Amino acid sequence: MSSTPTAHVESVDFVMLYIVGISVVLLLGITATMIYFVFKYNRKKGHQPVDIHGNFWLELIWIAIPTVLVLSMFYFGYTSFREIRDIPANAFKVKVEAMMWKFTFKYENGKQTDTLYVPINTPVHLEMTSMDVNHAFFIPAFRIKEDVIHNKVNNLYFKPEKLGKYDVACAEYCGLKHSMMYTAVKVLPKQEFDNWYAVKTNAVPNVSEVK
Ligand SMILES: [Cu+2]
Repeated sequence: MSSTPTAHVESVDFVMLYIVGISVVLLLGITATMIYFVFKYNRKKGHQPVDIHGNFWLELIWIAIPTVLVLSMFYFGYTSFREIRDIPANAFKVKVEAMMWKFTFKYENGKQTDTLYVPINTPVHLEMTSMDVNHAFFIPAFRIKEDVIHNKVNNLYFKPEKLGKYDVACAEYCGLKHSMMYTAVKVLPKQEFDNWYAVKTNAVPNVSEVK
């Protein structure tokens, strides 16, 4: 079993660390240089400012380095974003309906739940729409979040690789009880999920309570 709930978690966390890492190095480097120059070129030491015009190599370097850094941040951000946009055609499809203040999950065989149940190691495709105002579907542990809008279908994709129960939150302020608009996604072993899915009731799965 994987160490993170989905492979997507690793790529999103890497982008986060990469950008924060570069930012911290730049912040510390620029601040240290600034403080050093304040003392080194202090006017009291008799330094006179001189205008410098044109330095090809310096200008090339300070254009090239930031450009490469910013493009690399974009590259890692974009490739990890593509992971939730390239939805496999064979993914297990679940319709998500948001309304003030709950989510309803509708499965292709007619089952309907207020908690999302999915089998492990299976690509899951959520087709989400809102019955009323704007909501957002957020699974922090999976690092995925998407607006859920009235009269529009938005898609979300994940492939759970670790059994467990993970929080689902509404992440778009949607009225009085927005802060209570929580549910969960439960990742079940394949067999356990299939047993539940095969039974034509909306009863919650009789599962060995997943952690
Ligand atoms: Cu909401």
